[in-house]
Amino acid sequence: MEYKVRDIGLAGRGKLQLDWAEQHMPVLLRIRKQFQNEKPLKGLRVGAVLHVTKETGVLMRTLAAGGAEIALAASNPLSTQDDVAAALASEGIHVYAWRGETEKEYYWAIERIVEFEPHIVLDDGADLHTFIHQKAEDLAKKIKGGTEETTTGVIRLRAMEEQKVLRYPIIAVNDAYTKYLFDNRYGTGQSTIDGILRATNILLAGKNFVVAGYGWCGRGIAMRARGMGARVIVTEVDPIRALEAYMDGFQVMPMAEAAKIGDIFVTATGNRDVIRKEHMELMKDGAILANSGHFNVEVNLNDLEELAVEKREIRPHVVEYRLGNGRRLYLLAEGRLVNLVAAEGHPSEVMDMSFANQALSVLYLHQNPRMKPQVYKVPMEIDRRVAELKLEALGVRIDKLTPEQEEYLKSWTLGT
Ligand code: 9W4
Repeated sequence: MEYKVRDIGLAGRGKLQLDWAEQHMPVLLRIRKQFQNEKPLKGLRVGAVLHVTKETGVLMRTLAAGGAEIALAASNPLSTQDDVAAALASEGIHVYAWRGETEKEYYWAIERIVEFEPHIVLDDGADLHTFIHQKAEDLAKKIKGGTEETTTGVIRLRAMEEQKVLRYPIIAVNDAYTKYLFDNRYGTGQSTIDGILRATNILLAGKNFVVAGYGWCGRGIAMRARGMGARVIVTEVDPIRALEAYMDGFQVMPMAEAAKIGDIFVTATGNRDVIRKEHMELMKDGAILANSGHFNVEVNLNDLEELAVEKREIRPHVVEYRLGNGRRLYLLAEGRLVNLVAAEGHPSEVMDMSFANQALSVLYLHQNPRMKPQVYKVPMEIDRRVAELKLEALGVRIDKLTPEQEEYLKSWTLGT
C-alpha cells in the first residue's frame, strides 16, 4: 500500500498549508537547495514517526529533495493535519496517518514504517524506536541510526542505552541548543497565549495572569503575557528559579495567595496537582484555568469535578464549572496542552530550527555509518550551522574574532 490518509482530495488545501509554512522556514529551504543540488540521500529509505503537520511536511519535502524515499506515520493519534497528510501522499511520500486514529490504527501505521525497512528512523516520543527494539529486532540490526525530537523520547532512549539494549545510534535533536533554547520559550510561550486567546477572546491587558513554574515554558509564557499588558504573577517551588522570576520583575507568591487574585492561571511545571481543591475554592468568579505542561495532570480535574454542581461547554475548548459556592471557573482544552488543542503548536519559524537539526542529523548519520549504538548530542558544527543559517535568513550579521583574540582566549600565561 502506497499510503493511507483520511481523504486524498484534501491535497490541494494541504499544499497551500505547506507553501505557507515554507515561507517561514528559510533554514530548511536553504538545506533543501543544497540537497537538491547534491542529492546526498539518494537511495536512502527514511522512516519517520512525527506529528503530521505542515512543518513536518516541509521537513519531508526537504529530505525528499535530497533523494530519500520516505514513509511517515503519526506520533500522536490526534495531531495529524489531514490536508497536509494528503498533500504529502500526493507528492509520493508513503503517509499512513489520519486525525483520530484508534490505538490499534496508530500501531498499524507504525508497522507500515517497519515494513518499509528504513535505513534511518526519525521519531518524536520514541514509540517507533521502542517498537523496533521490541518487535523488529532484525530490522534494528540493519538500521544505520535514528533521531529523537523530544525530551520524553530522549529519556526513554537514555534508559535503553544504560541497560545496553540500544541497537543503533540516536542523535538527540531535542538537546541541540538551536532547539531547546528556542522552542519552549518562544514557541510554547507564544502559542500558549495564542491558545488562550483563540479559546476565550479575552483582553489580557490589566489582568492578573498567574504562571505556575518558571522553566523555559513558564518564562516564555510570563514574558509574552507581560508584553500584552497583563500583571504577571509567578509561582515556584525552586528557590533559584523563584529568585530569577523575581529579578525578572515578576511578582512571586505561593499558589494559595495567587489563587485569590488571579484572573487567568496557566500551569507549566511538569508536575501534578499544581492547582487543586484548596486553590479552586479560593478563586474568583470567572477565573480561567489552562495547562501548558505535557500531561493533563497539572490541574486536578477530579477536584474540579467534585467541587462542581453544574458544568457546560460554553464555547469550543471552554468548559464552565459552577461550584457549590456559586462561583464559575472556566477550564480550557480539558486541561490538556492548550497551545496544541486550541492553537497550532509552535510557529513555523521555531520548528524551522528543530527540523533543520533533524535534516542535517539524517545526513550526518548517513555519512558516518560506524557510530556505536549510543545516544549522541547533535554535533556542535550542525547546531552552529543552523544558527548561522537562521541569522543569515534574518539578515543579521555578527562579528568574528581576530587572530589576536583567538590567541588571547587560548593563553593561560597572561594574568593580572
Ligand atoms: N498535538 C496534539 C496532541 C493532542 C491533541 C480536541 C481533545 C506536538 C508537537 C508538535 O501533540 C501534538 N489533542 C487534541 S488536538 C491535539 C494535538 N484534542 C482535540 O479534543 C483532544 C503536537 C510539533 N509541531 C508544532 O508544534 C508545530 N508543528 C509541529 O510539527 C505538533 C503537534
